[in-house]
Amino acid sequence: MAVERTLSIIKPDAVAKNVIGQILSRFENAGLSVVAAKMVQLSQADAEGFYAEHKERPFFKDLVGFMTSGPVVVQVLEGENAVLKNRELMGATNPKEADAGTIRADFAESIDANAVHGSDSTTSAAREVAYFFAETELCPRTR
Ligand code: RTP
Ligand code: MG
Repeated sequence: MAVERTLSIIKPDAVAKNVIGQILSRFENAGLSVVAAKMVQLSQADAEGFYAEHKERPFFKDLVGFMTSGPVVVQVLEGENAVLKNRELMGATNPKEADAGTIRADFAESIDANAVHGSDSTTSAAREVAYFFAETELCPRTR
């Protein structure tokens, strides 16, 4: 299995719930490491650019509105099979369909306020990591 990097966002609902630490612990306990992190208030342009692939979808306006409704925590996770591993930890987009024990099952409110984002492929991950971080901001793992 390859060591990969993936882009993870703790969304405004989860930040407001004060569960940043609990979510990061899930990643660490699954063998993923945080190699870059920051808390930011996304502008409308930031959110529109990040979710550009969904521009034509009916939920785009709500998605951008939600992602700019409060601060988010953005991190790069690194580890074996990081993209898929993160998606498994997150659970299904709609928390009603998310498996028990996943982040969305435990912390998400709705399909809009669904606690976390995770890159859906290594190609998306490369674009999304570069969207938020300069190469010099990615810190090599120390273990
Ligand atoms: P994300 O990109 O945030 O990690 O979520 P995802 O891959 O599981 O889902 P995606 O299809 O990429 O959709 C992005 C976000 O848009 C909202 N959404 N709403 N009302 C709807 O049918 C609908 N579909 C998607 C969700 O908040 C989803 O996380
Ligand atoms: Mg997605």
